[in-house]
Amino acid sequence: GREELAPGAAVLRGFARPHAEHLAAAIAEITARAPFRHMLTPGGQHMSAAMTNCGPLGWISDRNGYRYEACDPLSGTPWPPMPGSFAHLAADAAAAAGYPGFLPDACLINRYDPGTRMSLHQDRDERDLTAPIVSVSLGLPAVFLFGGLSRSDRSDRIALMHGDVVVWGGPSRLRFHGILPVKEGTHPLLGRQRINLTFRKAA
Ligand code: MD3
Ligand code: FE
Repeated sequence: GREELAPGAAVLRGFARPHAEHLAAAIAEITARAPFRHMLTPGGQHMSAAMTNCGPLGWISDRNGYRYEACDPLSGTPWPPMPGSFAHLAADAAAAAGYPGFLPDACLINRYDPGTRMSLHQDRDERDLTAPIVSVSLGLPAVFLFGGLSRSDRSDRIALMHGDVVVWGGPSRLRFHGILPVKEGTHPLLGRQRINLTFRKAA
């Protein structure tokens, strides 16, 4: 069902479950061409989650900052195309949450091994902040931190499970958020990892 987390944010429990095997196979094809890597932050630290992208634009971080690029810096060639099924799933989820006409041009793929995390941050590298962000959780469960518009606001904790889809838009679009360290475990489809697909309209 659909659960309102906050104004503009909705969780669709299990929405991607029927597609999980297809998504896992497509992710394996994408990462064969654009492997997961631990990007460098502008401060010189490696990120805890490993990342790659598919679609016309990919999010990257390096010594020069955070931005979207059309090419994978590891290969110098365009990111693998976004499968039509990915864009379709993201658009269906956005529509179900009240955002019709969502057309993502970027899909960031995050891989969390047990013990890895994502610290509290805002997503503000996209040009059009009126478009929502759609995230698909696969594999090991995680605890999502959902804060406010200031870093120091208290955070809610939300469990995200295999197949859950969350749509973040409107007044929730610029909220601080993060992922607590992923607990050790083995998922029947994905093994010792959590994978998150994050669909955005970047340009
Ligand atoms: C809430 N990823 O890649 S997705 C990220 O599970 C990121 O990998 C997390 O935060 C993950 O930037 C969380 C959920 C998410 C994405 C964007 C948001 C939640 C958001 C933007 C605003 C508010
Ligand atoms: Fe984020």
